[in-house]
Amino acid sequence: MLIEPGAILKSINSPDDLKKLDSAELVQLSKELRQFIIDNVSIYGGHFGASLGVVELTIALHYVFDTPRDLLVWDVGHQAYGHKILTGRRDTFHTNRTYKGISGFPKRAESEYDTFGVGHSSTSISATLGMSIASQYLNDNDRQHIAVIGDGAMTGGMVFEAMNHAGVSNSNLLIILNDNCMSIDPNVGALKDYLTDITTSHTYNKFRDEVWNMLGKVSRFGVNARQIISNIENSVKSMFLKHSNLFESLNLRYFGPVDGHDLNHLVHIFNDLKDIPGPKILHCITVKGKGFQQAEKDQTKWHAPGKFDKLTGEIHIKTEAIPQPPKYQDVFGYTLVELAKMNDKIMGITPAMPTGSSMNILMKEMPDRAFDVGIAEQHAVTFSAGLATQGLVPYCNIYSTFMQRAYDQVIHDVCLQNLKVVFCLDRAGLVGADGPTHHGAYDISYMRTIPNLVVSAPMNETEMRNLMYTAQLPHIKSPFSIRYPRGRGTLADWQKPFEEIEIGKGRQIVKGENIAILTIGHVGNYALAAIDELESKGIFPALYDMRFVKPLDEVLLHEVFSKFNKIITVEDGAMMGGFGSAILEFMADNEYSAVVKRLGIPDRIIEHGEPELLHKECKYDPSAIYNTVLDILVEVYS
Ligand SMILES: Cc1ncc(C[n+]2csc(CCOP(=O)(O)OP(=O)(O)O)c2C)c(N)n1
Repeated sequence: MLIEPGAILKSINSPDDLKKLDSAELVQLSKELRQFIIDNVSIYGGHFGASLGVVELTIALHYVFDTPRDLLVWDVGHQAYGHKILTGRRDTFHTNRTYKGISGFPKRAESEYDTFGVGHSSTSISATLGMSIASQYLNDNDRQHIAVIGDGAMTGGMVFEAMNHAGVSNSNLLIILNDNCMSIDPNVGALKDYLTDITTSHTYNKFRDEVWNMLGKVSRFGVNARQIISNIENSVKSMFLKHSNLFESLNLRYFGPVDGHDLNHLVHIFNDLKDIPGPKILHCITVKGKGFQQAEKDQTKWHAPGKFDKLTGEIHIKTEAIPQPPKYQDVFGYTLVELAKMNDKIMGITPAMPTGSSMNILMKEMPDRAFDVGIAEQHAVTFSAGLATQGLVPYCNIYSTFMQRAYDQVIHDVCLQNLKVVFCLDRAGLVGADGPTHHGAYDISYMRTIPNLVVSAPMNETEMRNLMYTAQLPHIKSPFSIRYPRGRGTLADWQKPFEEIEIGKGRQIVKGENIAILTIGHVGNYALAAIDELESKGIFPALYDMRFVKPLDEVLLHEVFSKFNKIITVEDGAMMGGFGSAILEFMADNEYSAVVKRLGIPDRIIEHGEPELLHKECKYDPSAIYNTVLDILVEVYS
């Protein structure tokens, strides 16, 4: 259903249309754009507070700069809804994040205005610097290159690598720091304190006024910008003695802080900044959720609230008739607290996902035992390694997709030294609406190649608890990873007493004949559903929940390959090098011969959409497992 935009927004089909508006119309447009985002997200869901917070910035950027010729890069991209709506995607915006609809993040294949594909944080400065240096090399010198980055994304290490490079590059780079003091949860760390300090510092407010007075002269009298800038730099240098500026120290010209909601002032500032060569940063202060009261008040909840009533602000929560199983995330959070009470060596670590991962439960109960380290996956892993060297037992919870960032740290800092770090890989498998940047598709493949590491996945909440329990037992000396999907498991009754699970021990769940299904993790439940159907047709496959990708249960596998010569493997991960591959390797190494059909994520990018549709597309949902069993049996017997 198309949502009716306001009159001015309706006339904007590209930034060219925007440029025809006067300053009063621009302000009216900001109201209409904000309302259009509220109307759409309330009905269709998606990210919310971040896009509301950059409405004025988005309009001012597209108004002043010549996009797409000037290159605009959004960091993370969850705040780019306004950008999408103003750049030709207003009438398809209601398909945002749905199967075959537009993506919830900027995506190069979707629009020429989406200059860089995003989803993971802290990439914008590196990418934009690359673009600006490319322009320099290609003699395309009147082009602007703009990175918009939040204060949360600014905590990622790559940002500092990029600024270190930018500061000696002399390239035409403008960084817009969108500072709203929030990540998904409140932002953390010394940088946050520094930015607050700068915002409230008298020295810098005075400096800001001086800068803008001078810039005003540039515009009014057409004075040579470089001369003005060198005057400004001299005044900055004199101020260094009193208060050093992090960005200036890295050779980035720092401007601000400015009010990121004062649209006409932003237009004025961007026009001035266009004339200033070299790498520079504009510090904008904004409010996440601006213009929607509840979102301004509870910014974490309204980061991505789901569907809601736009008049009352009531978030729609599905009420179920029967008690539902808990989310794996809550099982993680409550179990970790239980374990931490039993074992005083246990610590919790999350890189900026306390609420999403439920690490916030431990943070609340035992604040000195849990750390939110910012959007810093690499640091989270090596920091955990450091804790482990001193005999502590860190539970380092990282989403599967974000763990990709810390692969070398897992190998070099943890596994090579055989340090006991427990990796809890949340959001493993296809995540749905967030799409390919967020699918946890690769972790089985990338973790199972690393020596010393135990690689496991629970089929339900009880197994999850027992794996978490087992990992911390004193006789377990190695690093240990536990992957689990987003959402609910299958057991309402999950808080049973802990039981140790023998490392590398799988289990047979259904006895059967003719064909065996081997599964890893939650997808075992899909196989169970398929088997229910098959049994009603007189077909009886056996089912094995292997629980460990590494070490594999070789005893069990010898039994399987001795008994069955038709085998199906199921995983919610990339098939390349994954669980099915491990089974094929076992078969080859032990010289068995069998028909083995692997089900899992194929070797291509799986787009966004409802998880059930994606599972169907990848052919590992219950009906695909059902059909595969029939296909193999028919093929073999015909
Ligand atoms: C590498 C990585 N880790 C974690 C995330 C999850 N994540 C998405 S948005 C976000 C917060 C970003 O905060 P900020 O950049 O300040 O933007 P805001 O939402 O405040 O506008 C986080 C942690 C991510 N996208 N990428």
